This record gives sequence, structure tokens and C-alpha cells, in this order.
Amino acid sequence: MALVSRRHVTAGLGAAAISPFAIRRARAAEFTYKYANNLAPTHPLNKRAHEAAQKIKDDTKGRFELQIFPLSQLGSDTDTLGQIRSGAVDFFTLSGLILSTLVPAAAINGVGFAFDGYDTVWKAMDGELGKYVRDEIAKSRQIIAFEKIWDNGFRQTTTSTKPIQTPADFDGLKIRVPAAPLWTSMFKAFGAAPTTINFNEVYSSLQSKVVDAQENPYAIIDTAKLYEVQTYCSTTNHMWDGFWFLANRRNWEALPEDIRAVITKHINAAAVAERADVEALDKVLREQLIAKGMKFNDVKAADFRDKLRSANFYSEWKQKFGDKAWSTLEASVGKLS
Ligand code: X2X
Repeated sequence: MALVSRRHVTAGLGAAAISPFAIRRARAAEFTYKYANNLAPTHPLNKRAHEAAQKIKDDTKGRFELQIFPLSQLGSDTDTLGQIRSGAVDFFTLSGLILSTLVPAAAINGVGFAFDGYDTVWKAMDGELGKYVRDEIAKSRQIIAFEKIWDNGFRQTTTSTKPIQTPADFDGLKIRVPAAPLWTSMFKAFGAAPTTINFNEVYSSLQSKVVDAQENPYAIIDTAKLYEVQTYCSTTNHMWDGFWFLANRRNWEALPEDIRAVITKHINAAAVAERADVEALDKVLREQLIAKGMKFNDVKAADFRDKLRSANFYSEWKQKFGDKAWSTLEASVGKLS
């Protein structure tokens, strides 16, 4: 458990238990906190989190240890959202769209084709829009979000059956979407048949053909090896998605202030470094995925956006999000509906 310090555990063993193992434990961190995420260890998010964990350990002189659990080792995103709320998990990086089942406003960045590129994304998410969402997250009272959102990326559509060239190619497509109402709504508006599946089951669902398609950024298609079970990649760029670095509020506030300051500094810096990594990968992964056998095609984004418009996707979600959220989004990205 996060709040039981290892010192206490060791003390309980008594003098008779002193062994090389016990001595090692005695020197272990005063605070050991768990950080869960759904990505592969090779994804930049995990690489940068590991670096941050080391720096935090150094700067706290070993008092704080961040234990990282990649690959949904502690449970699916849906399960882990429950655990971060209760405090069974201390930190969790989660898509704002999935978080929206608890904090509706957190899905706002997922509105179809809202962002035309990374400049607009970071201006919005490091500016008013991000602040609005973080304030809404804080209102949950159970969790808080660190200031810098981590990059997931611009999402592309992959299939095992045929390329998506026009919106009509989505008709009836059995596509996996993450567990979030905005995702289901958007792919229904495209005319597809979306199925909600947590990320830890995506590879096997594609492999066993429970679904024929999924959508994710290049960095995930590569590090989760989705190219092994998908053939076509259509660069629909339909959504920008990011991971909020969440903390359980009670466990966070139980830490001494100086330790919190060190963690905050290194986690936010790691987010900024990870953004650059993902953007750099976007430039090289297309060629690498082609070399691994994927077939790429580009689409006319305007046609897909029109399809969402004519299905009333924008008017429906404007109403759901409310005027405050919608106008904060439009202040960053321009008029949407
Ligand atoms: O579940 C997904 O597709 C992923 C990994 O992109 C998210 O966490 C939203």
C-alpha cells in the first residue's frame, strides 16, 4: 500500500530478521508510489517516465520511489480509473476522453478535427482549455491532474480489410474504440459499427477478428505491434488525444511538500520531452510501418468532417459540453459548429 512506508514494514520484521535482504529493505524509499499506464515500455511515455522516476529518486535522496506499471499491468483503463479514485493506485496517465466518464469536460479535446496541428494543440492544452479541464478534474475531489498533458497523438485508422478512402468506407465497419461516449458517438456518426474495448485487449481482439479496425497514433501502432494484426493505415487524423497525468488527491497530499515539488518538476518536464519524442516519431514511423508491411493512404479530411456535420455530431456535442467548454475550445481552434 502506498502510504505504508517501507521503514515500518522492516521494523516489523524484528532484529532476528536482519539479513542482506532486510538491510536492503531498510535503505529503501520512505514513500513508494504506484504509477499505472496502458502503454508498452518502449513507448516514449514510459521511457520519459522512467527517466523522471530516476531523477525524482536522486533529487529526493532516495526518499521517494515511483514504481511504474506499464501495459495495464494493474488492470484495464476502466479498472484503473476506479483505483486512482480510491487511492489503490497513486498515479495514472489516462486519455481525457476515457476520464470523461467521471469528468465530462475532459473529453473536449477529442472533438473531431478540432486541431489542425501541434502548435494549436499545445497553445490550447497549456493555455485556457487545459486549465479549464484541470479545474474540472480537481472538482472531482478524488483526483488532480498535473499541469502538462502528455501526448498520445493524432489518431489514424487501421483495418485488416480495406483502406478507408472516403467516409463511405466506414459504413458498417467493425471498429474498436476506447471506452468513452465521444468515441462511440463519433464513429457512429461516420457510419461505422464501433465496439468499446479497453486497450489491453485491442491486439487480441484484432487478431481474433472480433473487430476489423481500430484507430491510434503512429507511436502506438508501432510500440503495441498493431501492424502485426492490421494491414491498412489511413491517415484520417480525426482526433488529437492526450494523457492527463493524474494523482489520487489524498495520497498526493500525504506527501511532504518538498517531495511534491520535486515530483511536479520532473513529471511536467518529462511530459514536454515526451511530446517532442512522439512528434519526431510521427515523422519517421510511416516509413518504418510501411517496411513492416502496412499499406498507407491519405484522405481528404474535409469530407470526413462534413460527414460528422451532417450527422449533427457537432451540434450534439456542443450541447453536451455546454457553452463554457465549447467557447473555450473555439477560442483556441476557431469556429466548429
Ligand atoms: O486506448 C487507446 O486506444 C489509447 C491507448 O490510445 C488510449 O489510451 C486512449
